[in-house]
Amino acid sequence: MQYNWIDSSNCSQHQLASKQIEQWRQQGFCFVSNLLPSDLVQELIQAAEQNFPEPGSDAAADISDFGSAGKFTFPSRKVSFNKMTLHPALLSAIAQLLNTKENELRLSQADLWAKYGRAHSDETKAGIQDNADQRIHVDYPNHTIAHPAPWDRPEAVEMILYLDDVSKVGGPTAVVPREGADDPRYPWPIVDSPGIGDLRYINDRSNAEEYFSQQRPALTDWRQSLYAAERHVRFKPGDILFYRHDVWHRGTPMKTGKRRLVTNITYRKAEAEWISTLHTGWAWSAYSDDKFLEKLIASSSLDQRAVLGFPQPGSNYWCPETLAAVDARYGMFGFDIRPYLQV
Ligand SMILES: O=C(O)CCC(=O)C(=O)O
Ligand SMILES: [Fe+2]
Repeated sequence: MQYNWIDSSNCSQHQLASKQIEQWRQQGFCFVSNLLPSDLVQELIQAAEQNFPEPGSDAAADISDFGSAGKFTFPSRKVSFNKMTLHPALLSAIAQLLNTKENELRLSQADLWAKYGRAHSDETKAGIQDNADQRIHVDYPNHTIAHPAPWDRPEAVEMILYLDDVSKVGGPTAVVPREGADDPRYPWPIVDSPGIGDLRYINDRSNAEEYFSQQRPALTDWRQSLYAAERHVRFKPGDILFYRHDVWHRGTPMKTGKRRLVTNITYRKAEAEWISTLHTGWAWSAYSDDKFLEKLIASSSLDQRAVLGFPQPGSNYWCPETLAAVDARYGMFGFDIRPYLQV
């Protein structure tokens, strides 16, 4: 496979540079390094390595889908995963991209998963929903029940945090930069992709394009033009691809016998209620004997709680009764009720 590489560009002071923000807004993505502390990335790598089968093992052979199937999603008992998901530098970067404040963001996805490189014969056997060589797609259909707003009104940021080195494992994500409002690869509405409207969802590239050509013969060449324009991220551990729900992109094949660990995280604007939270509600993790959810809420900052939907200072929710009740629920874990006391 021929790659057209993009290298990550450095964040200074754990902040996005203005040209990274501009690129995300104009072209639909930016690819950055050094946003998150490297010791936290290392901690997360260790947690992830313990949780996913070794490449080449029988257990790995059964995994050919996107995501962890709920096994490694937010909130997690792996403290490093929660820390990463809610990291202030991440919230700040995403708020910058969406031109909003941290407490106006809402978490809607955080999933740590493994992709495995299998021999070609296995891929063929895996069939039309195989995740190895994905069809070019946009992510909005299974994140929102609406359609992305026009390009200059982005409502969400999705990101992939890479925990490996592409030179060892392969599988770079491909993206198609949007070259201005008249880019023929970005017509409106965005509906010409398997899985949208009446079109069947098919993940595997060759199966998807064969089906799409049968259904929309006039658009075969146009779909091929998306593949022709794709660029590939040359990732290292800790690099992040920030992208949009309306940008064309896809996962590409791994090196045989290798494993790629990544985390997909999405934040939406609070007002964009049509963007679904993809995981079980956070509160469902309460009741466990180790009280990890309660501890997480108690130890989070006001902004971190806000992104989970916790009532903010000044919310109508707060009254003498709720202040006393929330304090009674979380005070023993170190929750400080004082910031919520304001009227
Ligand atoms: O695995 C990748 O690099 C991209 C995955 C992806 O875009 C998806 O599954 O929606
Ligand atoms: Fe995707």
